[in-house]
Amino acid sequence: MPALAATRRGPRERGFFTFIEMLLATLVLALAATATAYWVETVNGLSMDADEQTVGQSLVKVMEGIVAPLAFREPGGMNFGPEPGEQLGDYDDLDDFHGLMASPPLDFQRQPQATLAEWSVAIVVEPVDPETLQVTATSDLRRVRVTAERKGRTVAESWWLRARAPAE
Ligand SMILES: [Ca+2]
Ligand SMILES: [Ca+2]
Repeated sequence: MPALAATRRGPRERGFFTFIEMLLATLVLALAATATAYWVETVNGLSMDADEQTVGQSLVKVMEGIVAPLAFREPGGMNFGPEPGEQLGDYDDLDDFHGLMASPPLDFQRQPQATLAEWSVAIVVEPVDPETLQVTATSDLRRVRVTAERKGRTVAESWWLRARAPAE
């Protein structure tokens, strides 16, 4: 009978939580707190990844800015790589940068960015066949690949093709 069930608890008990109810509420709160902490941690992780991506892409852009305007090859020279006596500051054609590995990465003035000690950038310049894009011994087409790494892990990269202009 409903009336009997209602009288099982004393008037003082009605309106208060039982011990089991308190326990369950505590458990639910604890689970909610854990889920929130996990969510915050995940969001922080994504944010850090996004920051890393931004830095990596910026470093690649800097190298593109240095290398892209350069001549296809040394005027009058047939050397692949830096010409004798050329240092980084003198590099004036595309293939001078082949094999460059800068850690820390360079800024637009080709100076190391000391605050980015965990980072490095690398450039590979290769002659490729115009039809197959396979690396070949000599070609009027170059493939340039720039990668930015953090602690040895590639974060950003880009590559492009550069054809020799008639005058080069
Ligand atoms: Ca040169
Ligand atoms: Ca050269």
